Amino acid sequence: MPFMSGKRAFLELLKQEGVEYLFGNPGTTELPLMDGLVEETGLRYILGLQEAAVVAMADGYAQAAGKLGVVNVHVAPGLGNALGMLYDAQKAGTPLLVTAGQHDQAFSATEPILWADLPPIARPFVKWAAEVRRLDDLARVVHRAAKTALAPPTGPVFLSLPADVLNAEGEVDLGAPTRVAARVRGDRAAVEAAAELLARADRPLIMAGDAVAQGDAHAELVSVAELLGAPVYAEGIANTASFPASHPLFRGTFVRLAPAIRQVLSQADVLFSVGGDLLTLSLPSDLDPVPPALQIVHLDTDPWELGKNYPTRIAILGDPKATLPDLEAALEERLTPAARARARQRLEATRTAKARHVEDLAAKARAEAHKSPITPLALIHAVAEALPPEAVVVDETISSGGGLRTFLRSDDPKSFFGLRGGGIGWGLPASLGVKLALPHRPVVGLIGDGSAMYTCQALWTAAHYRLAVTLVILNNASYRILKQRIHAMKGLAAQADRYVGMDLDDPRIDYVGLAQSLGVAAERIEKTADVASALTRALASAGPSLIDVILDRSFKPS
Ligand SMILES: Cc1ncc(C[n+]2csc(CCOP(=O)(O)OP(=O)(O)O)c2C)c(N)n1
Ligand SMILES: [Mg+2]
Repeated sequence: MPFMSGKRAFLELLKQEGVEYLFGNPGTTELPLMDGLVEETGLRYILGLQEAAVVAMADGYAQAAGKLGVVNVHVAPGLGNALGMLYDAQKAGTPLLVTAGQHDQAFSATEPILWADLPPIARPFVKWAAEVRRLDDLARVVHRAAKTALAPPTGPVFLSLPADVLNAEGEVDLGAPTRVAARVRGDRAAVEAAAELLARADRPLIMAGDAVAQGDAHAELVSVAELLGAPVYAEGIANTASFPASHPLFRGTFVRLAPAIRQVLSQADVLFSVGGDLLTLSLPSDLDPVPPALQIVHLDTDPWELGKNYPTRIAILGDPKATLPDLEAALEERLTPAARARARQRLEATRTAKARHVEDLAAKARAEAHKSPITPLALIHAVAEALPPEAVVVDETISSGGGLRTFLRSDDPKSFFGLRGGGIGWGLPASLGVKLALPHRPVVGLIGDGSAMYTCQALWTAAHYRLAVTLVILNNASYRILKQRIHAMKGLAAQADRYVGMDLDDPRIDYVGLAQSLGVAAERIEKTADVASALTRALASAGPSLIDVILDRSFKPS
């Protein structure tokens, strides 16, 4: 067994686990680790200037790479700053190892500055949280943490690393990583029963969830959808390209409000959710989003999600890529010639309806393109038109993203990442992580102005590491979504036309100046006609660029 320090062992263990980047913000308890990094060539430390930004960078990296993301933060206050973005990582199922430096265990009893019992702070947001007590346990615990984060359903884990464990020296058995093979085939009888139900459905509808993109199962789902002629919707809070957006059966994302969902689901007799979320809403409603007659078939990697809120006729635990071919084969056996003919009719009808919808919305966007200030729809259309097909979009558009999934060619599973958890401030730093994971693809973050301010420190990280990301700020000088929603409440705000705490206009934030002060090239645009050229310039740049788009601030329904 090699003789080494805990800090060296920790770095060796990360490398064994295939880790390339250690995202972090250091303090005194991390100094043993930072000391160890001086001679480390296999791991790159990526410094972020606030823990929320650091966690979201690692989250974007882990989602886009499909690998373990590792973050190190500083004791209780550092972990506290990290929690909002850790919540987002949990909701997205991101395989993340968050570690925090902890005081020497012999010292902790005195309650030194910055000390707190760390695992209980992280526990609600992770699959597993623990403190490493002895150097002898380090390898076992780190390997267990990595295995747990990456085992389906994937998700974050937390380890507290006391300074004495990192400073200790001894003979260390580094062990080896374990990977839980993820391609679990769903129960054969349940798959047959699902095929039976779907083959007889008159109006099947598919919800494609993140598990499809994460498990690289586009082709398998396309085959099943085409066989059924079923329109495919992405989840209400879709954070991946779970179905190729240009496909004629793709009808966009579910709206996140119960009446709108009910309207879509009322068109169906059987809903087939493939790893799809049933159904996270943002507001309560007296109306149940699921019509009582709807039959649900649900295939998911996470047993917790199966039947969580709605009775599910057939619930299958399994990996989409491994299970959908079995379903396809079972459907092939059961679909009668008449059923196949009806499926083809449905496909053609959906193709026509979709083409009309895209053309109508594009016509509306083009008609708005001459308006000043720029309207959200005109901007989204212009961005989608200007982006090359290999572009990856990170979406934190909040109230201004209408049309995004209609116009964007997000056709491969890594072409789109969105905010799943709802804790804003994720998109700007996540764009950096996505770029680190996919260095050869253009990465464009579309970020609300309010959202950008939670983690604008990440601009410095982009400049420092010369990350060629393009950040488009959707600048309406407001928390527009909150204004829309409070106005819809028809209460005092709507009557008085006063919106307390929702305007960011006194003073207006100078995003160009902010970016430049942190080392990022930036320009402001005020005309839709300038979107394409600004994007072309930004995408050609060897470093990061920010485009501050002055947007129409209006929020009342017209
Ligand atoms: C961490 C966090 N704090 C506050 C909120 C509440 N919130 C939701 S949307 C929003 C405003 C977003 O503003 P912006 O990014 O400018 O988008 P816009 O609404 O203008 O489209 C706020 C404050 C939240 N979701 N997460
Ligand atoms: Mg805004």
